[in-house]
Amino acid sequence: SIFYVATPAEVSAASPIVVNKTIIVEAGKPFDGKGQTYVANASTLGDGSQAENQKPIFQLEKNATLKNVIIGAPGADGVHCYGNATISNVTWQDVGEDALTLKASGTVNITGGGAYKAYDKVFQANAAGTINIKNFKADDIGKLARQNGGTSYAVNFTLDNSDISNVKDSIFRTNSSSSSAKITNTRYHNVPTLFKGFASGKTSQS
Ligand code: ADA
Ligand code: CA
Ligand code: CA
Ligand code: CA
Repeated sequence: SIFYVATPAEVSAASPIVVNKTIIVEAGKPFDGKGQTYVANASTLGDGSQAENQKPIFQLEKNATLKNVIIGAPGADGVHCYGNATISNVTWQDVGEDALTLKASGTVNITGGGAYKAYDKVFQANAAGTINIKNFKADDIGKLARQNGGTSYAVNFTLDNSDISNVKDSIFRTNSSSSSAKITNTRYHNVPTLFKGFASGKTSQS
């Protein structure tokens, strides 16, 4: 045949999409990455180090959906959510400064996918709301989710049917006495602490 057909290995080795400017997912709309890998341009968005004020690769407006995306390195500041968001089958191969931040109040439902190699935090809550994590894998991380240090608004965290390994600090951490965290049906390996900083009666595990 005169036609060249890529082998499956060649197809899966397709080069990542380099994002030079934050991709905005408009309110109420879906962005389907179809399994492709997205990385930050280190000089415009950030190098994925622990330096603050890097830019996100994706910015989700209220009620937007991000699905079937692989975020490679550099991951810069990952994904920013302004209100409710649906995150489905998104994998962070090498979390940058952090993986996802709730920037304005809302509920973020994260289902499927995973997060790897997070020097510190995976999910960061910088506004009141709810972060539900389900059918997720995380390995080699500092914390799975952290409410911004020193804040007192309420964040409700849940983790269900997930697999969490090699954690340096804890799964959920807060300084707010009004926040809560619930873990169900989850497997751990090398996780020193599940909950840090929550008031008594505000956590549960089963
Ligand atoms: C740190 C920092 C906050 C904020 C946060 C984030 O916790 O102290 O000001 O930048 O990281 O959103 O990454
Ligand atoms: Ca940070
Ligand atoms: Ca990393
Ligand atoms: Ca950050």
